[in-house]
Amino acid sequence: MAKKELSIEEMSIHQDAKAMLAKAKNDGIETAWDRLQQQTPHCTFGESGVCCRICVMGPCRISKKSPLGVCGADADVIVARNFGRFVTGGAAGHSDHGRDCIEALEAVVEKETDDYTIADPEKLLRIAAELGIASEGRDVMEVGKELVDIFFSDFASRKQELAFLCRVPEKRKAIWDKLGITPRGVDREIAEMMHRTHMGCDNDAANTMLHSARTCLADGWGGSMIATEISDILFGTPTPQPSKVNLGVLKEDQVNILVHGHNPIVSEKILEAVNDPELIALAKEKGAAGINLAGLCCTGNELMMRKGVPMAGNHLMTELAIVTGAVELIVVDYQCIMPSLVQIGNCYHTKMITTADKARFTGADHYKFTMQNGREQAQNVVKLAIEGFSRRNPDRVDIPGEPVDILTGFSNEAIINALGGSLTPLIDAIKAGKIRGIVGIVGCNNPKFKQDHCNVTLAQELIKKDILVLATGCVTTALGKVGLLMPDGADQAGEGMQEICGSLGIPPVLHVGSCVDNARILQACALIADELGVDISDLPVGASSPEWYSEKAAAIGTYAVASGIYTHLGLPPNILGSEVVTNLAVEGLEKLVGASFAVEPDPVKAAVLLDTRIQQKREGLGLT
Ligand code: XCC
Ligand code: SF4
Repeated sequence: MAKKELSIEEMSIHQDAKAMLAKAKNDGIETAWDRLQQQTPHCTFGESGVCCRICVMGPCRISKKSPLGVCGADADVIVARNFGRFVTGGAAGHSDHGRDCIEALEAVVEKETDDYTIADPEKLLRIAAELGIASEGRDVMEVGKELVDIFFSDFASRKQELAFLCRVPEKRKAIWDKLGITPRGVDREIAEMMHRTHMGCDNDAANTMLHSARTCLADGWGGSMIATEISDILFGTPTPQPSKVNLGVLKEDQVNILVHGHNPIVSEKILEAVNDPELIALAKEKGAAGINLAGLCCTGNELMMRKGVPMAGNHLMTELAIVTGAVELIVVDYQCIMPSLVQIGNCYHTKMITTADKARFTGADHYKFTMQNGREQAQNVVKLAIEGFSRRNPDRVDIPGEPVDILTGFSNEAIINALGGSLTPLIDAIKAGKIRGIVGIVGCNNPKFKQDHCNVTLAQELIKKDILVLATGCVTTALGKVGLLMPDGADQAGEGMQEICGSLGIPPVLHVGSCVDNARILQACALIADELGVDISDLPVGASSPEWYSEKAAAIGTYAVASGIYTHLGLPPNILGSEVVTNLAVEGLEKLVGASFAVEPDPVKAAVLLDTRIQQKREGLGLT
């Protein structure tokens, strides 16, 4: 039976979304919500993870009547293999993005490009020192070459462990060693997962799950961490700065360009081009008042964190942004870009531009960006947007609402700086119970939930309980739109947090960045654990992805748990067809790695779960 049609009120909590959902209806545009309805009910075999398509003796699906696949694999093996491949997709996405960053840094230090430079040489030197590269009296570019080598070899097979494991507390590393899940090369773990899950290899569900953890650790402490650190080196380490969020950041009288995807290498160049006086003059010649750039999803986060570029919206806003009728061009790199954007763009005057050979969309124009042509291609793309302005139909334009102010840019460096040079004041606040704990809320939107209801409610509930929230990914936009990324958002927090936020002038929710920037949270946890002389799993911290949808989000959750961080998910991955795998995820992992998953769709109840966990950990540390 198909689900009953949702009212607009049930689809999103946001005014801008609701206005555009109504316009989409009027304009005859189909959105993710409509297509979800067409796909409902979902295939129960797929949903519970018991459908195996790994070989052509199958596909096999497990039921009471036929409990084994043709090869004899049972539900546990099939579910574990499917989960393993699922998170490996996510780890591969983050990590291949990380590899692109290494290649970008390589092009810069080898002086193979004039289009990119090093924005933060101090950070390059700091990381080099951390990784044991001597830098005294040496040219930054020369030091950078060695850094590039270390990062590349992190992707290969020859190493016993990743370079950034130097950041992991000793107790945590001992746990990984004992379980045999210390991440080695990023590509090695990914390839090994594909091997293990080939027919006739790893046929022990628990063993496959352990390798899932290892592969995801290679993402968190490898691919993602490298992506974050190199992006800071190339484009600047974020510092607190104001920005704005929601569809109101689009401008009726200007050429509007949206950047969407994840890797700042393209979007940073687009940002440069929209500030080019010649291009601005050209836009004015064509009757526009200027050129306006705004972000979507994580590439939006990257630009917002470093440059204060406004954010038009998160995952479920990407289609609705086009429905405004005011977007000339949407420039994408990769990940989380709905193919429907091309079709919706065709219903207006919006063109989609792809920039990466690994992420092309039928119907979009392809402008391949390289380290050598980035500046020129960005100019070409912006010119295309300017041309598009004359094709805009003003009668079909509706930009809903006023943008909301936010404060962004809380890298670990910025947080430590705001605290006066060390984490001690934060730790003291935790000890005193003014901040009872820290929770990272990360990830996506999923039309199975009322958009951002769970993301926002969970954050509100947590700060009320004096729990500091760190936000990344699409959650950022959600929390920004309701005012939680401003210092006066602390009015909604408990007394302790009100005091701390008031004295430091910070919001109760700190924007820590994009999804690869969850690596910043890992590093922060490690720093706090080291300062207290404990393991990460002893800290009063937690993680949550209330409205997640992607393989990447599952990979993040898995590396968080494997790093010792209790992690809440708003809905389960497709594993419920195996009791062994489900029990391992929500219980068994606790004994192995000192943390587990909790699944709870209700954000108020989820806040209680996280709070209870934090209280336990506080007591474990002798705090009240
Ligand atoms: Fe994608 Fe990073 Fe999720 Fe947003 S939060 S929907 S993964 S863009 Ni990563
Ligand atoms: Fe079926 Fe086994 Fe092949 Fe999977 S690997 S499709 S369970 S025969």
